[in-house]
Amino acid sequence: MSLENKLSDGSAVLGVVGLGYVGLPLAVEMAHAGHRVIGFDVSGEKVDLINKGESYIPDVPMEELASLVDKGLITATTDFSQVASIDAVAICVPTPLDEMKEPDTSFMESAARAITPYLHADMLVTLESTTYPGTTEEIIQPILEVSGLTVGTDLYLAFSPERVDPGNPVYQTKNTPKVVGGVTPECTKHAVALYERFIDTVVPVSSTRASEMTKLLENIFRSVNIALMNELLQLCERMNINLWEVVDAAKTKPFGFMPFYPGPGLGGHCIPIDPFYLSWKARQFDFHTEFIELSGKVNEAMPYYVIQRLMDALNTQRKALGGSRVLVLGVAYKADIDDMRESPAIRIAELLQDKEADIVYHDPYVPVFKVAGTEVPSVELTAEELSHADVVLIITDHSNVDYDLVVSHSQLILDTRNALKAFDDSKVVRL
Ligand code: SAJ
Repeated sequence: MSLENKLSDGSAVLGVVGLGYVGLPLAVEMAHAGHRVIGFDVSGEKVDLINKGESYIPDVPMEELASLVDKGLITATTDFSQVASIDAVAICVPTPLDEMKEPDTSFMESAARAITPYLHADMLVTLESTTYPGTTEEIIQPILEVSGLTVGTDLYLAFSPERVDPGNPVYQTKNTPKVVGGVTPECTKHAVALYERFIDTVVPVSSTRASEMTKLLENIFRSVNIALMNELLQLCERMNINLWEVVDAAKTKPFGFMPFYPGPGLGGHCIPIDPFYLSWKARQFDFHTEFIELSGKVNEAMPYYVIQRLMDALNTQRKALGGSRVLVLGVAYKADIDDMRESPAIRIAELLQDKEADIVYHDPYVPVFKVAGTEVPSVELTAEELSHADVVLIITDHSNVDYDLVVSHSQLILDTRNALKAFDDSKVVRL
């Protein structure tokens, strides 16, 4: 039976390579559509947890995964030879930057190499990892064709960017529109047929490059606009204008405006990283993506700006930062999640250490945090802890923090997220 028929009648066995915050929710949606799904990962620990029905991804409830595993719809393995028994496979592995801020495509390459020996005719491979335009056809396709199969003839290859926003209460894998672009129209057709099985809205585009660029545009749009806010914040501070108030006023415009906010810097596994995938590739075309470079520079400077503002705030109390006790409130890269990747709190903690501040932190989602090279526990947020600090530095505005307690018992607060906008208290200094 053809791939097309197997997809349409639900008998296609599907695979996911990379069982992280993208791959595991994807596998779950595939299984919910009735497909048998094999998850592949290099981590035996992840594989064992999944086969025990134990979810390690907050967006995948334990009981949901357990029931799909119990029904035999989801199994996980480190044995890539099982790729031989699947009809379509999605690759969902990390695409970080290396220490030179250049794309690290090694995870995608090793995933492609791992499946190549087991590819068979009439099989579909989709790449979901955020990457620069050209990756699918310049890197992945040559690796897969080592199998002797030819993309567009007896093997189908497409790019479909992941759009997972961890912790988003409204948009998850199933109800977030999915962009799909194939190497050939036939590839696009099969990839659309795959994703239509378990995602509400599928959006075909003309090529893998258009699809790769779509995701980068989405995230570059964010990083550039956040950088604009961060730059205007510094101007407004000099002009004694409350930019937070101005953004809230601007967003009353019902068309043609989208609010972004300043902050202590750019965290996460997407926004600080994705733009540099494009600026790197652009060099190949003798093109300098100045907006991306500028936004990176502005965003990367924010931790240093926070330290300067912290020193200014302590100065009003005639205190030096060196020797002052700083209680950092919230260290995750954004509110209401436990993810620390690229969190601005990391750089800020390093800078506080350089200034010889006495650092403690509280984050209800992050139990331990590395301060001055040592893993320290999150302190309990008590009146005593707050009053004992010379300054409280709000880096992440988690919703489940008692901000009344914070304002009542702190001596001084530097609020980098406007978490305390409801409070009118002279001890609160807004970034
Ligand atoms: N940030 C600001 N100001 C803002 C918005 C964000 O300083 O106005 C900071 C955040 O605190 C964080 C960083 O930028 O440190 C990134 O925040 P984000 O809201 O962009 O969240 P992410 O990194 O989780 O981005 C993801 C992305 N999803 C994917 O790449 C699939 C992004 O495309 C989503 O638009 C974003 O979630 C979202 O909308 O939440």
